Amino acid sequence: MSGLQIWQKNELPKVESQIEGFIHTHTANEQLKESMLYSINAGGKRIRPLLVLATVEAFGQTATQQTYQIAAALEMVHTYSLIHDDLPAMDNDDLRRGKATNHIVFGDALAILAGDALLTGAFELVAETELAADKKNQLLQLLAKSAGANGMVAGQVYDIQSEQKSLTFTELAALHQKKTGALIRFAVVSGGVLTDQDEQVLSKLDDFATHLGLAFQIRDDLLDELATTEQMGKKTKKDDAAGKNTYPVLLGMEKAKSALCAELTQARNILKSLSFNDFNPTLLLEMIKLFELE
Ligand code: GRG
Repeated sequence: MSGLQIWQKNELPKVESQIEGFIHTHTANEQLKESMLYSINAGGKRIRPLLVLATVEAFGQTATQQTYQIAAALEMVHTYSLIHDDLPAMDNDDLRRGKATNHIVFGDALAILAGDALLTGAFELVAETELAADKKNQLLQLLAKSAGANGMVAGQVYDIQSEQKSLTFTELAALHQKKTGALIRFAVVSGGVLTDQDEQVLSKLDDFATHLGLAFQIRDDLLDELATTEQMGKKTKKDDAAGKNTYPVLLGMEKAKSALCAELTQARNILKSLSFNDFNPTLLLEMIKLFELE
């Protein structure tokens, strides 16, 4: 096992127990609880909570109960977004994380409500942390901004509105900066807030995470395209029919691969430019490798 894998194995259960503990103690209805836990425990990669923890460690600090709570709240928001994204009114997917989607198991109404409860619960969890009031406020605002009408929700709306339209590279990047990038930026910047970094450092962390977010999406598109090419017959007719805007469709495979490399190089360069005394981004650099195309 690599150092990153050992660290992940030790740290992730602490985030997961925050989420599960929260759901168990804050949910009044058994079926709702089951539906929330079903998606939380469906086997996500936990990239976002790991980025919170790796950023805190990069600044020479050890993760605390509050760090795990912020990381947990972020994963709850992410999980809500996936439950809602899979609904018939949105992407209409039957499978997520290799399992039947929440609405297939629990029905549309409960899936919508489980998503709602995860989203509102995330803010309750942040509000319940024992962080200083100003830091808590900053994180609540940042999470709301990242998830809401100027962040992930806006990105999802752009995505729906751009079906059947061809986007330019810049437009596609802007869409993904909101749809998938906003939560990735929250992950990294919240690590900076938790460790009391100044505005200049927070801004660099934000730039770093913007490149990482774009790399994440380009890689996701490339993997989809590669899987499709391997199993031609299995190409989701829905994606073709919907005229999905993806990096490989827009740029071609080779240029999309180069764009992925370029984003990761920029992310690494920003980390280098942050090099000062106690800053040791070993885990973040190892995480960047997860965004490469194997
Ligand atoms: C419903 C408001 C609302 C937003 C949904 C992020 C999103 C917005 C939808 C997901 C659509 C999608 C599959 C995008 C591709 C990139 C992506 C976010 C993949 C899922 O994230 P991972 O790979 O998932 O981190 P796991 O399952 O590992 O947690």
